[in-house]
Amino acid sequence: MDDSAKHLPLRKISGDLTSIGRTPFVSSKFSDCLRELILQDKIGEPLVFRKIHEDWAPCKWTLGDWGDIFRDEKLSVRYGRQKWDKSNPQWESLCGNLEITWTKLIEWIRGEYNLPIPNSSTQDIWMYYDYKYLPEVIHLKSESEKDFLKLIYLSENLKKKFCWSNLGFHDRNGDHSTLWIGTSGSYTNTHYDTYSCNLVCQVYGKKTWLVFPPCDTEHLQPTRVPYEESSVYSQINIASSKQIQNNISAIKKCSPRRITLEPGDCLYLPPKWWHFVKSEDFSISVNTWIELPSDHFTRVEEAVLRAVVSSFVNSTVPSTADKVLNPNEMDLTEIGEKDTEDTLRVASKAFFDYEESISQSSSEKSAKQLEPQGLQIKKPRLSLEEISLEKLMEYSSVSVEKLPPFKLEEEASGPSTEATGEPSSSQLPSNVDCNHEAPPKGSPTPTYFEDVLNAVGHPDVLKQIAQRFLHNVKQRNSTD
Ligand SMILES: O=C(O)CCC(=O)C(=O)O
Repeated sequence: MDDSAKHLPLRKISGDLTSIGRTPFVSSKFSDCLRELILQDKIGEPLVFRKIHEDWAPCKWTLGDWGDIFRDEKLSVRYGRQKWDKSNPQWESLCGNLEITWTKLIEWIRGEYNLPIPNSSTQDIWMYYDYKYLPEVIHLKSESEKDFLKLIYLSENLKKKFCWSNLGFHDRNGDHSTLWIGTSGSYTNTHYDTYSCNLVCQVYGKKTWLVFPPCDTEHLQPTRVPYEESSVYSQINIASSKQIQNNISAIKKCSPRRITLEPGDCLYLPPKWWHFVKSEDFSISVNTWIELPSDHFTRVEEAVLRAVVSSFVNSTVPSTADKVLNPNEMDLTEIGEKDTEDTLRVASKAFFDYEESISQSSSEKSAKQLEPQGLQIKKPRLSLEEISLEKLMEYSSVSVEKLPPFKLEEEASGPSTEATGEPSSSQLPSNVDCNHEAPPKGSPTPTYFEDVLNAVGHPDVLKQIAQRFLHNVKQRNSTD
């Protein structure tokens, strides 16, 4: 593909989409139709909207502007090795953690500041301030009590700058968004999110998304260890060319697509698409997950698995929790039986309520159909054809590159020259704190225990267990 074609703005490609423009690219009709297509899960392919957010204020912010937001606050980042050619992915539990101010982070990427950690240049490690709920990290600070109201006003205004209306979600802004700031080479291991679909905006720098359709699930060896609610990881380490070679027959059966996002670009990722995401340079992106009707059932699946995992980790030695849980799930060791019961009750009730609302609305619909013509109230219905799905695909396919599987090797970093494994740390100055809690060492040898968890947590098995669980609850409720 001609490289320049990748960056063609929407108006150059699709007459349909531009002739209705409020801005050169978007109209409310366009965004309303897109919203419907997304909520009805009609798209089924990743879509890229080049430059659709180029007028978004955060896409114009400089690193200095971001610095004004974070000021002297210490950012909790995780850091990993640039070269990682082990058989297991570089799980979060194998990364280090440190706290660093924005200023020092920028100085470090510019080579103007050395971390007090051996082998920690930008060639050796990457840092990722990832998966941060935006309202928790973007807030202005008050220097004096009297500025407080003004600050609340400014912070609220700031969150509105992350409004997703161009993609049809006028009701979503910074309050519903997550922030990802990564240095060159930082990445998120291959996984899919069990709930929702995803809208992503690249705000600064470049990021590559390597995505796989749900039908590739079996080839990608799904695992629920490390356990993280709503994430299914792949056991294949896409960041390693050796691993890709070792699994080449499975990988050859996959249909990956590569998408590189630049500032102002947005990505729509349909539900249950696998993704491996890597910062090409210093990158800032923001995303929002859009809930879908299918999430009601997923919530039940996740509640069932959570119950199994928590009873596992709470009935064995603490080191099992270290091995099995992703670091952000360590509080599962403190969860009691009542919490688990509550989660299961709430998830199943929400599912039954949803099921009932569906059957009510479909019986209302069929009753309406029986009404005499004259009595029918005509609701203006949005035609999904107004923005043709084909046009959307045609436009987006210029930006979504279908990869032959062997090309995956190019995504992987070169073969490792390292033998060191996890990053280590030593004495630190006040603006950089390393977390010395040693991550679990070496190769996490799978145990039978993990095999059981992976059997129960396998997407096909979990689906069946959740269906049976709902059946049992329904039966119990009807006899109560
Ligand atoms: O940007 C990343 O590193 C990962 C993003 C991700 O996993 C997501 O938005 O679901």
